Amino acid sequence: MYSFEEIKKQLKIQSGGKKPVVSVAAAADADVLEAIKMMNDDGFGTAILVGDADKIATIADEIGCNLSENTVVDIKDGTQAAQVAVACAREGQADIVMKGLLHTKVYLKAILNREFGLRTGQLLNAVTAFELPNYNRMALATDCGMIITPTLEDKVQMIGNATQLANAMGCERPKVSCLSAVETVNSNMPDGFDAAVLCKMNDRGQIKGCVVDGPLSMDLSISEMSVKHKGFQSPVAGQADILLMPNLQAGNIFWKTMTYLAGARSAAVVMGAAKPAVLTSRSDSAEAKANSIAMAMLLALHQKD
Ligand code: COD
Repeated sequence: MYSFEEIKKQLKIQSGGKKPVVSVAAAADADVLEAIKMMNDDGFGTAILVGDADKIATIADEIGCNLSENTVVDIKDGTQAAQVAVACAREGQADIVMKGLLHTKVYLKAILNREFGLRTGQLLNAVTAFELPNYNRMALATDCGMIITPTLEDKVQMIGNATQLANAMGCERPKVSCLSAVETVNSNMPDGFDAAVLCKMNDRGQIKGCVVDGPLSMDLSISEMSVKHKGFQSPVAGQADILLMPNLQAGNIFWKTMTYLAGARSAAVVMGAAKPAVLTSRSDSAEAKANSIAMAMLLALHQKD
């Protein structure tokens, strides 16, 4: 799977010189505008900045973000700004939408809005990509930001959504680990039951385009050394591309732990919507936000094919 640097290179190659556009909901924020400046400077996209125009102009001036490369739409209210940014994507002025200085819920509700949103009839869910110092490949984790308690049916769609992102990132047949605390099916851990069912659905062709195994503990998912040590046999173990989290709490704790304690670089996108929607945490760095924009833009190009 492509690294974040490679994603930006691929984006330039695959967009054939036509820069994709991101619409930003509530853009008056220094890290958000710094990310837009990085995107402009790297030459991989332009933005429609929806938010308080005076604040956007002040911050842009302070950080040297050239607004003439982008468009500003003056809307002060956060909820309204989210609706307008989402509408820009829905109506085709933008290729992707991005969360600015807004609560995640307000942004997700605008995306899910029946009238103005980006619903498709599919499950919408968040997939987070990680570049980890101690892992020899990129890893996608789902769900770290949106689906609180996924059902078995949700997990089937979550695997499909993550597989689609892996494909856009150059990985044709990703290896999926359904995470739990242990690799044995145990009636006290219901997520292990779901994992076992998902494997059988994969065997029988009900889940396509990937190789699924589970339940697997985290070490057996990502550590070849642990696999060797335990003498474990699995086509996924030690080399998982996709980590299916049992619930949002596990996913969100993994995301924040990797970021704050393990020095991971990450990028997140809501999949299953009519257009990719960048989902960042308000505390994410400008670099993390720029990586998320590039990844979502590459996905948008892939979805057009
Ligand atoms: N995909 C498709 N349709 C959905 C989804 C989804 N993921 N979620 C809800 N819907 C549809 C429902 O079918 C219904 O028709 C309508 O949307 C409203 O459903 P509710 O009432 O269950 O949804 P909301 O609006 O109350 O909540 C949706 C959220 C995504 C906001 C909610 O799931 C949520 O709060 N998720 C956690 C966000 C969060 O706090 N993340 C952690 C920090 S990053």
